[in-house]
Amino acid sequence: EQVEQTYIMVKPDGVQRGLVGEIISRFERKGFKLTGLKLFQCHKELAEEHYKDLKTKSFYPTLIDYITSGPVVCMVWEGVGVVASARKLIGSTNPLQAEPGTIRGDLAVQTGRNVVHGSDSPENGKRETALWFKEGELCEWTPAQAPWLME
Ligand code: DAT
Ligand code: MG
Repeated sequence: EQVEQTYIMVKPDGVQRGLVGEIISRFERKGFKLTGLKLFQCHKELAEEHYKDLKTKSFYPTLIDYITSGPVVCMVWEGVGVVASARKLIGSTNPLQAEPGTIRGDLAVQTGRNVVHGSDSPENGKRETALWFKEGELCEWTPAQAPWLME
């Protein structure tokens, strides 16, 4: 049972639509631990590095424009199994296929406006955390509720 890190980001549409609190709340209520949080205007170079695996896709230029079109909320969440669990809470890439009860299933309708990002593996959780946060920006702490979440 290894503690993992995942990089979660409310995309510009989520910020513009006032969904930041709603989205943070879902991870908080689940019981994961927040270790990094900031509002941030992403620049092109960072967006390109974040999505470098998608460089050859036809939608890549539109994706970069979208992600840099306004402030995003950057977060790091920690916990056992947090990477896969966060992906489940977020739902499928295409919001029309995302299950009700998931963030995308409840709050979005289009792949190009799917309100939130979540790392797809523990390795990418680490990579993306290091990409979006400087070391001093993360906070190691023990939530008061810890013993009530894990025995
Ligand atoms: P996810 O965000 O679910 O991890 P991904 O990593 O495959 O999905 O793609 C990153 C983002 O790129 C995705 O959230 C929205 C955009 N995207 C993916 N596939 C797309 C497509 N077929 N058309 C338009 N945008 C797409
Ligand atoms: Mg992805």
